[in-house]
Amino acid sequence: MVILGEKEYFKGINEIKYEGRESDNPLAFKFYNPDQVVAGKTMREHFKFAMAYWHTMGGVGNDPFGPGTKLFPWATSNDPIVAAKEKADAAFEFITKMGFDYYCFHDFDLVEEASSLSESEKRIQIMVDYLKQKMNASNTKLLWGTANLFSNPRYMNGAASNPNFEVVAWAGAQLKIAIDATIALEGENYVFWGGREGYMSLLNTNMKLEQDNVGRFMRMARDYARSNGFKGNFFIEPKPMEPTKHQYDFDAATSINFIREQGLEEDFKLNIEVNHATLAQHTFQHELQVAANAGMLGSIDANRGDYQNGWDTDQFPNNIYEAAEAMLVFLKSGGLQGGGINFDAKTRRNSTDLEDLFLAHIGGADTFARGLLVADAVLNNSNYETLLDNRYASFEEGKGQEFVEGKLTLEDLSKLAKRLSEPEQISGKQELYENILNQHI
Ligand code: XUL
Ligand code: CO
Repeated sequence: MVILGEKEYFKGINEIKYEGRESDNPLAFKFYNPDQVVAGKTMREHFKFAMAYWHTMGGVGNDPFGPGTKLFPWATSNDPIVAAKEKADAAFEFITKMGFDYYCFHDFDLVEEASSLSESEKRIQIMVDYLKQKMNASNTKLLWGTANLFSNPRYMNGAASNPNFEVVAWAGAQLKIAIDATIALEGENYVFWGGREGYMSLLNTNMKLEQDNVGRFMRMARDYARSNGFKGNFFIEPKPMEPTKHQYDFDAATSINFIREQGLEEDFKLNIEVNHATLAQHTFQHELQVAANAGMLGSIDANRGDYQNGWDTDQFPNNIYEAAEAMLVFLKSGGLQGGGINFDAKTRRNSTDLEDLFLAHIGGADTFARGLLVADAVLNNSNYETLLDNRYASFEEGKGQEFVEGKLTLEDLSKLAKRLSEPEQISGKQELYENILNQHI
C-alpha cells in the first residue's frame, strides 16, 4: 500500500510491479517477483530489500569538484523538523511505491544535527514518533539503525578510536541516542561502520589503545542495548580505507578477528558491502564466504564499484555475473542471519530525474533476483555440486577421512606419503565451472 504525506513527491509513478522479462515498462520489475518462491522462500523473504535514507533521500550529488545537482523537492524548509518530516514523507512514499519492506538510517539522516546534544536528542525523538506512525501505516520495518560518527568535524581524528577521551564520550552519547531510536523503532539490527576508526599516519597513532577503545565502546553498546531489550544483531561493516588510509575493519577476516579478540562473537556479525570488498582487493563473494565460514554472514550493503578506479563509487548493482556468484554463496550458506539487502548506492551526479531513483532500485533488485535464480538453477539443474563434491572426495573415505577427523599425526602423513607414488595430476577445471555459471545466466 502506497503511503503519501501531505504532498505527493513522485507524481506519475505508481507502485512498482513485477511484469517479467518481456515487459518494456522501465518502471516494472523484470526478475524481482516478491512472491515467487525460490529455494523454499519467497524473494521478499530472501532479500528483505531496504532503502538507504542517506543516499536515496539525502544524496544530492555533491562531489569534491562541485555541489549537488539534484533538486529534491522535500526537505526544503528552514525549520529542521518540518524539513525532516517532509523527507520522511518522501521516504515512505518511495519505499511503499517500490514495494520494499525495509529502510536503514544514520541518526542525522533523519533530522539535521542541532547545536547541542540534548536538542539533537529531542529532534530525533520527534522523528522517531513520526516514523513510528509511518511504519505502522505501511507495515515497513527498520532493517538497521546506526550513528553517523564520521561527518561532524569533531570526529576528524576518529570517534571511539579518538585520542581525546572527550570526543569518545561525545560519540558514546550519540551512540546511545541512535540505539534508543533503533530500539524504539523495533530495528532488527544495529550497524557499526567505522568511518574514521582508523588512522592516516602511524607516527601519531597508538594503534593498540585505539583498537581496544573501539572494542570497549562496542561492548558498552551491546550491554546497553541488551539491557534495554534489544534482541537483534550488531553488525560491523568492513571497509579497508576511505575516509582514513588504514581502517581498523579492513575486511571480513580482519573484522572477525577483532570481534573474537574483543569478546563480541555472541552478538556481532558482519554487514558485507560489495564496493568495500573490492576496495580491499577481494571479490564480493569472497567476503560473503569468509563471513559465512565464521557463522557471521549477517547482512549486505548492495552496490558496485568501478573496475577502472579505486574508490567507493557506490553505483547501483547491475553485474549479473557477480550477483550470481554471490547468490551461490548466499544460498549455500543458508542466507543472511538477521539482515537483508540494503541499497547503499547512489545514482550518478548527472542522473537528476526523480524517476532515476526508481530506475536504479529496480535495476538493483532485478540484479539480485536474477543472481538468485541463476544460482538456484546452477545448484539444481547442473552437476556443479557433484563436481565440487568430487573435487574433495579424497577426504570422504580412508586416510583422508581420518585426517579430517583429526586422527592422524604428521608422522602418519610422512609414512603414508612414502608408500605412495607421485600423486596423480587432477585438473581444477575452472573453465568448466565458469561455463556452467554462464550457461545458467
Ligand atoms: C560508507 C558506508 C556507510 C555505512 C553506514 O562507505 O557504507 O554508509 O553503510 O554508515
Ligand atoms: Co555501507
